[in-house]
Amino acid sequence: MPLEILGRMYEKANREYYAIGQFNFSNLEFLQSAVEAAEEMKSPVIVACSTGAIKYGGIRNLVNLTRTMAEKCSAPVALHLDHGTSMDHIKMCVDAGFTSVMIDGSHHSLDENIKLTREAVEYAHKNGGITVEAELGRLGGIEDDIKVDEAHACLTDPQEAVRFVKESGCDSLAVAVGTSHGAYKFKGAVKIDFDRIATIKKLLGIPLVLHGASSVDPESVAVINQYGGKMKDTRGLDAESYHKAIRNGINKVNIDTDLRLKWTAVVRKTLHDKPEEFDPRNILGPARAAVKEIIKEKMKLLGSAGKA
Ligand code: TD4
Ligand code: CA
Ligand code: ZN
Repeated sequence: MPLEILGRMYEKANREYYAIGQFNFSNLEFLQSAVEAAEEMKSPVIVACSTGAIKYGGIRNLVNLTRTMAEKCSAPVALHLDHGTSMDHIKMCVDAGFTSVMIDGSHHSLDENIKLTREAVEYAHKNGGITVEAELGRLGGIEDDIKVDEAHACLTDPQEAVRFVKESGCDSLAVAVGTSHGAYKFKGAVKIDFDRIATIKKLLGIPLVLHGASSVDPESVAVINQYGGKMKDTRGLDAESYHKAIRNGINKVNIDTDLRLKWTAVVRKTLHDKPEEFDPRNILGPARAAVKEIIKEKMKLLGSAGKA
């Protein structure tokens, strides 16, 4: 089918309390993994590009690849801009054919964030009814090479969220509830403020988005280290965290790190096991297949499998 507007996918997800996975990509293989997983699991899927991904892959290339693959897929595929930070980013992606955009004004003051988000909403809604995700509160970790340390991270305030959504008109909201981007998320126990999700959901009713939601699979980390990598001991979200977050109102879960880790683990192992190999297809092929399996597992965990 043609690319789907993300807002349309949300209607059923919000009604039936499941989440749709967002899987980031910047190359052919990750995109194939996600779209094939959607087909095999009969699941809606969101594939997303950060501005860094767009720089790497080229916007026309990425949009056209996604359109071509979505056409052949019987499950709905949405193409989303992840962490756009300016109107230039929003316009570029809406004009290029994205069906959803995120405007991340979380580093600005509340008033500035509202103003920027409002502008993004006006443009996106007017040009094809494109869905807009905004962010309030601030996640720790790294995004677009900006490192936010724990002291500058802050959780989303529910009352501020009411005013923010009312005045900005955004369709969905990324909330800061304790997760962070990248492989190093929690010092010690996993700490997520599930009550905060429930409170915000009750007040807003709109789809909520969980960023920084990778599980940081210890097995991938172990394989990476076994085959010459150097990663510190770390952990992310377990299955129960996904369930609780979704039960309390999350409808979109962003996953990137888990795919990168699995990809790195398989590429490292393949290169080690087959030292004579130099055909990229035989090196990237097994990694592509493994990333697809990870995505299929996520679709089951998030409850989107079978919902296409
Ligand atoms: O929004 N994301 C993905 C962030 C991707 C950053 O991409 P660049 O390196 O191109 O800037 C998430 O919320 C994913 O969180 P995760 O837990 O997977 O790190
Ligand atoms: Ca942010
Ligand atoms: Zn994010």
